[in-house]
Amino acid sequence: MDINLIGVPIFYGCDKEGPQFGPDKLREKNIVSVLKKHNHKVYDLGNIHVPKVSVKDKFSYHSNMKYLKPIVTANTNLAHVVNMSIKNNNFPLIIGGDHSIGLGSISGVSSSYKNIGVIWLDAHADINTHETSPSGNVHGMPLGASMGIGHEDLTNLYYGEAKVRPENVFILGARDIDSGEIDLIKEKNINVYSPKEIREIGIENLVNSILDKLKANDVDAIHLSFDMDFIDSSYVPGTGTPVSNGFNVDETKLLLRKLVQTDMIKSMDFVELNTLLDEGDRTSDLAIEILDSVFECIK
Ligand code: EXY
Ligand code: MN
Ligand code: MN
Ligand code: MN
Repeated sequence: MDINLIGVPIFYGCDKEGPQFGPDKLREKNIVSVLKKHNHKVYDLGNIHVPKVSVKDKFSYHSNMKYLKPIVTANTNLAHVVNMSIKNNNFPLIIGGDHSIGLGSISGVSSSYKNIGVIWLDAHADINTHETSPSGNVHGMPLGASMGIGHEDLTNLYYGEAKVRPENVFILGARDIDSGEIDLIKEKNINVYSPKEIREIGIENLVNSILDKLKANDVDAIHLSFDMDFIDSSYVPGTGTPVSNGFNVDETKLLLRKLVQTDMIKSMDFVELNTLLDEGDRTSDLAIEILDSVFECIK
């Protein structure tokens, strides 16, 4: 597989500095040679330009909806790079940056296919709107906006249509969900599996049933979005919104490997590594370990 590494050094979607250092940290940790080790050709396309916002300004507003503009600009540019990468038959591996970049990647993927699926590994649902969000942080909104729900600057990003249908969205690992998100999950019948449900069903059975459903829905590509806080908080000091009762490292690797062994997954986000919160390089090293394990399985 020819991989295009795309960095998005942004933290405007959250309320802690640090995710902007994720892409270059993984480069420092030799992510390119780790991927090449598994016989992938790797083109490092560098970092998407993120317009500058002074940190003082940024934190002087409770809601960073005020910073929608630079978030939309960076995500629109990301969407186009992802579109071009897929048009070139490459696999875009998008390294964040906070999870607001999920909207740009999904928009770029959906513009390249007819009917996509999204598998979202996260402690959170990330389907808040600017009206339901308890924080105003855009990294809690990208998946809702991708389904056409929320602020029009987000739902119309890159092109003016919803990017993915709710029935083709699967949220795995969510264990910290806000009331507005719960209402939306019920209203749109969105597929959400908590860690407890995943363990009851079993990882292999769950992956097979999700892929069967997506195939039955005539999906022609699946985008995989991985948030570091999917992993139990005890393993990831270097992420901004850690949550307990998550998965351990082996369960995380097993789920990701099962998912990518299907050839339907054509793109992946890896987000919310916050190097400023890390204990030494513990979480960065774990990120590399997980990506190594995943890309060993992608042919
Ligand atoms: N649901 C909370 C909010 O919307 O503020 C927390 C969101 C955390 C988002 C991180 C990226 O997953
Ligand atoms: Mn190998
Ligand atoms: Mn997230
Ligand atoms: Mn999260």
